[in-house]
Amino acid sequence: MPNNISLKANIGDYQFDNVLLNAAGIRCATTDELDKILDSQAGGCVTKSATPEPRKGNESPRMKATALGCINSMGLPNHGFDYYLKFAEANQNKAGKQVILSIAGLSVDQNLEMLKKIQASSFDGLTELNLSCPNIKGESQIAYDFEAVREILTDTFKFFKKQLGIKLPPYFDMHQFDRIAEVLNGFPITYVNAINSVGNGLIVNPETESAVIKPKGGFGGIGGQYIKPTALANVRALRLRLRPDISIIGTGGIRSGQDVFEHILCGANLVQIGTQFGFEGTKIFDRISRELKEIMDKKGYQSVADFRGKLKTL
Ligand code: RRO
Repeated sequence: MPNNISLKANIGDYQFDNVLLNAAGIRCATTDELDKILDSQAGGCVTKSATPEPRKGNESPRMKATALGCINSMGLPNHGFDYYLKFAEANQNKAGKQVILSIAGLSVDQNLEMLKKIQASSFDGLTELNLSCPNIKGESQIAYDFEAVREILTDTFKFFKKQLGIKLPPYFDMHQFDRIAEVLNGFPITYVNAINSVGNGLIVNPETESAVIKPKGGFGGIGGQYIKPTALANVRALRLRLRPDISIIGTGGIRSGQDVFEHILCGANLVQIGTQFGFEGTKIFDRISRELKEIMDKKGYQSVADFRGKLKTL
């Protein structure tokens, strides 16, 4: 493998030795799984989105893999906020690796409650506020309601002085890109993460004539190869609209070094791997690092900054 090539990156003041991370939700719900990611080639880990109290999540089967990706309706199963905060405090900023602490309250008050605890804690890393979980029965994805995003960020920044990122759902219309960027540009956020799974898809098994997961009549978030073009479009559209000091984490459809290369061309500072990390485990970070370095070597790039955001249009 070419060794004059660096995959280092940063988000705000935080240094990552490698641009690759897991995506929240995938193999990151226990300290055992999180330790394995920190011990791998990955530049750090993201914790499973937490709620104030532990949750069992939705009924099974609640995730199904297909040839092109997967569908899930996990329903936020997690060990509770205190469990992840403790891990994040104990493991922050170790040897070029960051822990990103993801939270997803079921209400504005729950999000503010967890953000207040983070503010009061010794954790000084990046917090990711997930405003895009598609799988809570009866609840909408907050980030499709632009005024609700404005309100929650207004309340948050009255007291929150640490570094905050926002996990966004995919947007599909140019006006949506304009609106969310206009809201986010009004706040001192550090980064956005685009995209969460494509919400409320439906995968059908024609043999059994059935949906393939049980919750919500089979509707669930779609990840994997299905969503790469949507993810790239969101990274690119946000990069063209957000303040330059707001970094972007690109997530969606990554299973090779080439996919990472495309995300970075569209403007990603870091990338996260969800579905395919679920399939392959931590060795994926070695394989994809190698593939990315080979592409960079062929093209004469020595760092990701050499091509980040430099997508050409026709
Ligand atoms: O737990 C989930 O069902 C889940 C969450 Br919180 C999320 O943000 N995205 C997703 O696809 N599943």
